[in-house]
Amino acid sequence: MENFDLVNLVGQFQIQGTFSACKRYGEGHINDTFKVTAEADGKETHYILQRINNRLFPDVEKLMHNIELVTDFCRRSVLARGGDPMRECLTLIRTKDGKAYYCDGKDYYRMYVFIENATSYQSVRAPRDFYESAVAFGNFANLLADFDASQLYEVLPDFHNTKVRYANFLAAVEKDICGRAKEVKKEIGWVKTHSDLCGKIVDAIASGEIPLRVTHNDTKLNNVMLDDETGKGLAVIDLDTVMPGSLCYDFGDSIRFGCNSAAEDEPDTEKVHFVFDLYKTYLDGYLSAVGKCITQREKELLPWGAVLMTYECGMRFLTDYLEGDTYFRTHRERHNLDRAHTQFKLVDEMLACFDEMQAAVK
Ligand code: ADP
Ligand code: GN1
Ligand code: MG
Repeated sequence: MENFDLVNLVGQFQIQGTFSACKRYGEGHINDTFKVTAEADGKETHYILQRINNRLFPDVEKLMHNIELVTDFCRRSVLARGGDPMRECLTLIRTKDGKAYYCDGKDYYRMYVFIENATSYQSVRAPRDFYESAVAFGNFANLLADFDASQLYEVLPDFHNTKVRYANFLAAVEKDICGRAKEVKKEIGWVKTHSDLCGKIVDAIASGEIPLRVTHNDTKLNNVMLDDETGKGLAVIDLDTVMPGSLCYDFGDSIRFGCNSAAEDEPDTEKVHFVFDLYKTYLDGYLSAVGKCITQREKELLPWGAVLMTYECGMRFLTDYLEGDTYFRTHRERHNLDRAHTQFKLVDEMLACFDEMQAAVK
């Protein structure tokens, strides 16, 4: 890790053995994630160390309050069903003074047990993996149905309020702080043309047609670990955004990411297609696991969740591009723009087969 006193940093946490290595890990867009190795008596233990994105999460105390509650809740549920909580949910490693995170005066860090012999995939290798991820997220939703929402802080207010996202997008176009709006006129026009989508789920929640629940809110494939041996969904990770939300969004975000024939940031949109068969696979897995907690109206709105999450995410990427790439981590010029393009192409293809998407739910 660049420019840090790693030994001192890792030493703040209650790890087993002595620190021996640390390398950047995973492909998350938000936090800085590292795999840490510690050694004791010739045996290696691994941990995940994260520098929390403090710009996004200004109140780390509240964020970590949520994570502690949710990980405790999951731990108890896993134990109740006779599972192994060290592999089937995130386990926080506390600091030596018993806290859930450490602040070095500038940055905030947390540590988790590293879930061994499991993988979080960046794309769907085989339909079965996608099915298993759907079962894992469906189970997680089912589990959270019993979670008391009033205990949680809404750390990112209006996270999936597509109307608010649209207003933010319009403000970014208007301000145009980087002078980039002129080169993305077509994309801006595309978002505006589809703005009638924004209310589809938000309005259904506001009118009480569907419930506001505690949801994960970031259900992409690389936020679930699949067991390397059995291939089964093992643990749902990345709990920063567990907050009030809608099942339709959780379902939709998985579809957005997993039913893309190419990567989220594929520069050549000719390669980007919505894979309908994978949509059906995920739908089967999700409905088999989510249980009775899903209402009929939520089921009917699942396909809209897929369209909405993809539209919203594309709009967020484009907004970030207009604002100078300050939210999502980028690795190249126009990275956010490439990401926005893939999402817009997916929305077009979803809308072209929307009747089939709805029929599959029925
Ligand atoms: P971000 O919020 O930046 O997406 P994540 O919490 O999703 O960060 O972590 C990034 C990646 O690190 C994950 O996609 C996964 O590959 C890996 N990861 C996170 N937590 C664990 C863990 N406890 N065990 C093993 N791998 C993990
Ligand atoms: C971010 O943290 P990560 O990489 O799993 C983002 C999601 C986006 C996603 C797009 C807190 O997810 O909302 O859908 O990127 N998370 C946050 O890939 O904004
Ligand atoms: Mg993640």
